[in-house]
Amino acid sequence: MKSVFERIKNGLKKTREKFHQFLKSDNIEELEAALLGADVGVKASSYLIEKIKGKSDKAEILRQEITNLLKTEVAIKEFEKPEVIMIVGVNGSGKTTTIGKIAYQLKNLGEKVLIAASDTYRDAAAPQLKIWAERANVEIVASEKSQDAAAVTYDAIKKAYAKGLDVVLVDTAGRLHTRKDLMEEAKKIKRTITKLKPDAPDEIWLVLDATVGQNGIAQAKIFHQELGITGIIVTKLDGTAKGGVIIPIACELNLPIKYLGIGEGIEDLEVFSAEAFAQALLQD
Ligand SMILES: Nc1nc2c(ncn2[C@@H]2O[C@H](COP(=O)(O)OP(=O)(O)OP(=O)(O)O)[C@@H](O)[C@H]2O)c(=O)[nH]1
Ligand SMILES: [Mg+2]
Repeated sequence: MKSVFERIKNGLKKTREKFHQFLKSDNIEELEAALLGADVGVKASSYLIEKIKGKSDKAEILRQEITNLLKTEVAIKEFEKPEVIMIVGVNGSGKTTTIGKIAYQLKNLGEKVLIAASDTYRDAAAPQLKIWAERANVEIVASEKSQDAAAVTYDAIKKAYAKGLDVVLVDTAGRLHTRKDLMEEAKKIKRTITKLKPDAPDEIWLVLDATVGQNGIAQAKIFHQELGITGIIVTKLDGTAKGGVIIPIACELNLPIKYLGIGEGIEDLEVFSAEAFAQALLQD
């Protein structure tokens, strides 16, 4: 069994290569090119370059600075059970897979979890989620007699109250941030949740695909404006050298990063920690 740290390091393999490529060089242009190549973005790259100019212990300075950039203040919220967590994002970003992985983690921590299959848009969505619910060994509520997404969500939360469950994970259909109609559907799901539990959804997490790089930031801003995002999950870090995008995501959105997806398997999800991420990125 690999340690969590080794797993993040492994998941960040391609991004790590970008960082380590030029770390030993004294050439600032090369280092800047590497940071931009890892999708750290112009603003954060310039900031980091200023910090390491003329310094010998670049890796250690970068580690500290990146840790600081990634830290966001998170207010601890009091909430009543069931905690309702709505998951949103563009098509194919990894929402359904991530819900399977979160359900599995929470279940292993002893939580009673229910998944709401509130993606009623795509026919294959509920069967895909049922497989994840089976793997994670948690309950699922899916559409009966072609209910709409809000109706499924309603039934799921009712059930969670009736059975005294701890967490409801609400899967939603992928939507382009530019599609008004679909954004309205997401708002309707949100309103349905609020009807059953005032102040809920307790969390609305946006799933961003790291391979999209900087474009994810523009997506996130619109989702945040429309729905009020409370946290970010970054997926597919294993397949990309653009993992540095986490830095501008955290800085520009000022939202906490919750989890990192580092593979397609049920265990390939890590709870985000700024320290662990920066260390995994820069340690030899
Ligand atoms: N390598 C890798 N693949 C991932 C990760 N997370 C999800 N995927 C893959 O991304 C693809 C899409 O994942 P889904 O979970 O279906 O994405 P979705 O956001 O639910 O998609 P829609 O419901 O169609 O919007 C699948 O092939 C997943 O296996 C990850 O962290 N790493
Ligand atoms: Mg899905």
